Amino acid sequence: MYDSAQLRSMHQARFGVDPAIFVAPGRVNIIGEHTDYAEGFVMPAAIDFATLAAISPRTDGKVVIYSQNFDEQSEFDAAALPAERRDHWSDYPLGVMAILAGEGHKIPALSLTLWGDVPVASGLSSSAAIEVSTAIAVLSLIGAEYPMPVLARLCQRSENEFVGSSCGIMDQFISANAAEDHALLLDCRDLSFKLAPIPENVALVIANTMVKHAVTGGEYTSRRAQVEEAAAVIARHRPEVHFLRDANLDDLAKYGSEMSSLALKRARHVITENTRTVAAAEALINHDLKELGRLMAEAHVSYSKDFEASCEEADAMVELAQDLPGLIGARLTGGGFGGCTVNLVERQHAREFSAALGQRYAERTGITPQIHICHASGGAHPVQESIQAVR
Ligand code: GAF
Repeated sequence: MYDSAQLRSMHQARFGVDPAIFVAPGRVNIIGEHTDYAEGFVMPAAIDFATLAAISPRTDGKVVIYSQNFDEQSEFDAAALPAERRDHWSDYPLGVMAILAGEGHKIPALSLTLWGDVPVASGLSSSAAIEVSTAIAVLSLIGAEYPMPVLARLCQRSENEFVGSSCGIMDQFISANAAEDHALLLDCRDLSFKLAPIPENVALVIANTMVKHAVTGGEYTSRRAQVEEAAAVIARHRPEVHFLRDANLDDLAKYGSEMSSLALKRARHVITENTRTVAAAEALINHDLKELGRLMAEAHVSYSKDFEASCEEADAMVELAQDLPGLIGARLTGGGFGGCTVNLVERQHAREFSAALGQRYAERTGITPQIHICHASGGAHPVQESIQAVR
């Protein structure tokens, strides 16, 4: 678990100045996968893994970024920050600074220490946590502010335009806007959202398969291209359809033969997933946990069979959870091809459930998983502020 007091001492020891500290969480997506860039619906919750950003001003014209995770320091001239990614961890904070600079903010000389405990490459949004914590830290230093939904969009742009990943808005949005003990149903078209309380007796059990099969984003990008191909085919007949959000199964029945067979399957996942996600939020709000679990199970099958974004290990993790005590619903969460499953579990059974699932998964695959019993945490916020804004 990260520790802001320890981060404060580390930053002070390295840079000799008392920092302001900000935190931004990772997330688990309960349902709504690969729907965000189709302007559809997602229902994530923030988790108690996060990135902390400690920031203080400098007087030597430099931007110095230290990553506690990599134990590495990168230095730049504040007046000439890199305009392009360098395939280095510092691309994430630098991308945010580049976007803020593009918005007309002068990035001042600063020291930034980043320290996070969101498991990397596990589908829990470690990069969004870095982006959002960096953004609120830098904005606080320059005395500027954006509404959280706008800040999330800026962080998404830093990933799209600087880091070069074609992600949607979900991860940055939930990191910036989450509410403790709630999931958030987000309409990715207009960024309106509804909070759905997670009952006190329900735990979020995150089971890490410890595998990641995607080749650096290639699978994600190809899925997105197939989703967009399907929307473009439908738009030839119904020009008002710009995204699969506006399409339905009837469109697939009518125009599916004009699409590649892969685009047709991907579209079926996205269209049905949008409906499931809205229904799942309603089920959660109405305390209909049985229905929520059923929708999660259906979502996993769709993600695995139609979207082909699962893998043997994730399918096993979901299957092995099915008859364990306390399970409400289980599915692969996040971008796919490995990473974690999300399990909603009756809290009183969460420990027993986690131990049994871990044991079964290890027996089946020979891999020791990491299983975390989480609660839905709040969104990004200052931990402690003690610096004056420099303009
Ligand atoms: C990744 C992306 F970053 C999100 O935008 C979303 O598309 C998700 O995969 C799939 O639902 O986390």
